[in-house]
Amino acid sequence: MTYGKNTALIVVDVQNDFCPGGALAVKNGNRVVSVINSLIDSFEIIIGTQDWHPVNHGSFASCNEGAEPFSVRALNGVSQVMWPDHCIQGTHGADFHPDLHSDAFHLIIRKGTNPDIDSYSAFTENDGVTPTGLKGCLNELGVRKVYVTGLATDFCVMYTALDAVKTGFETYVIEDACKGVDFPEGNVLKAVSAMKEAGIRVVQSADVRL
Ligand code: VGL
Ligand code: ZN
Repeated sequence: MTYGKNTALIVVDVQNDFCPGGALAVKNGNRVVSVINSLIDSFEIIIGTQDWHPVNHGSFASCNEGAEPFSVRALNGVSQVMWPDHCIQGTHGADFHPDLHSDAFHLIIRKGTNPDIDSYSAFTENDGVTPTGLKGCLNELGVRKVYVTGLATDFCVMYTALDAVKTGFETYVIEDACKGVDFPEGNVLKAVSAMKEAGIRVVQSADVRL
């Protein structure tokens, strides 16, 4: 059984650099892999995303003179956390986690490719206006409902889900199929509240799996 063609599973940034041992490791980030794999058979449309930065990306502390990792600066007028170098195009860190069933993805959206702006959301860059193409693709496929999973709960998952609900999709976040950076501490809890407040339904994988 599947949810059919009006429902998509979105798997956000399950990449080596966001897993233990990676450049921007999310605590227990690897644990989402088996949960996401167990959901794949319930969906006919599965979209993967990949954080996909050039080496000179403006979100990297290393590209901003004197910036400490995890400090906050402005990048072309948009507030930006200065991240350690991560998910550089074509590197092992940017690859999907090796155990993730990424061959099941029908489409992969690569984001964060413009060095001048970050893109947490899989729909829109952090300027709030530049589209990645995901909305057009989902609309053309006839998708109305999305289930969001992956890394990190308080950054790319949250911004993707917030854009999805704002765009008019019925939006679910599968909580145990996500893990967060939790920077600053408490940020995951804050993200979950913000998502609920926006009308996103926060659910558990056991309740979603068919
Ligand atoms: C992410 C920080 C920087 C994410 C991406 O995938 O949540 N977080 N780049
Ligand atoms: Zn990034």
